[in-house]
Amino acid sequence: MTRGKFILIEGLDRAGKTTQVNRLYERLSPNSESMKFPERSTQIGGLINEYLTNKSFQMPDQTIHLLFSSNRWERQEYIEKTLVTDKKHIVMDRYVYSGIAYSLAKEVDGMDFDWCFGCDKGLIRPDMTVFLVNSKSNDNREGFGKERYEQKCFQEKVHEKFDITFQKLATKDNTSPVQIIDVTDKSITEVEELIWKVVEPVVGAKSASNQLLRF
Ligand code: NYM
Repeated sequence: MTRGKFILIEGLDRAGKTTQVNRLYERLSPNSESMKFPERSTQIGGLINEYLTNKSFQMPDQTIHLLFSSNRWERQEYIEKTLVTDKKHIVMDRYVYSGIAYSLAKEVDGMDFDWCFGCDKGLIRPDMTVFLVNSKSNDNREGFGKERYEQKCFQEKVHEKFDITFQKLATKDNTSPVQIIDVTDKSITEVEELIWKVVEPVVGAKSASNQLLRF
C-alpha cells in the first residue's frame, strides 16, 4: 500500500464531530490514527486551552489565530510520518477550515481571508473533508456555552464563514473534495453510514505515489 489517506471532519461546536471521528477511526482500525485540533497537550495547545476556557484570559485576535495555526504546524512532522512512513490513515477533528472560519467570524479589521489563510499555506491538505451540518441549533447539546465561541449568533456567523472558506479553498481539479452532510434529526449510526459512503472510495483508492497534498 502507498501512503495513508487524510480524512478531516469539520463542523460547528457540538455538531457530533468527535463521536463520528471515533466511529470512523474504529472502522479503519488498526490501520488508522485519530487526531484533533486544537491539540491541547502541547505548550502552545495549553495557551489555546487557557484562552478557550478562561474568558477573562485576553489575547489579541491575531495572536490566538497564529497560535491555532502554530499548533497545526507543530504536528506536521507527525502527520507526515503517520501517512507516509507508517502508511496509516488519519481521521482528523478540525483543521485549517475551522482556523479560518472562526477567525473570520470575529470580523476584525484587516483579518480578511488572505490574512487568515496566509499562516496555514503549505500545511498538509486532507484528501477529503466532511462538513457536518445541523440545521437545528446545537445550543441544547450538553456542555454548550462552556467555552469561548459557544454562542448561538456567533455560531451562525461561523457557519457562513465556513461556506466562504470551502469555496475559496476548493481545488480546480477536485483533488481534495469537501462533502457536506446534513445530520439534522439523524441518529449517530445513520450519520456514520453517510460518512462511510463518501469516505470508503477515498480510503479504498490506491495513491499513485507517496506525495502529499498541500494547502
Ligand atoms: N478553533 C479551533 C478555532 O477557533 N480555530 C482553530 O484553528 C481550531 C482548530 O476551538 N470552538 C475553535 C473551535 C472550537 C474551539 O475546539 C475548540 P473543540 O473541537 O471543541 O476542541
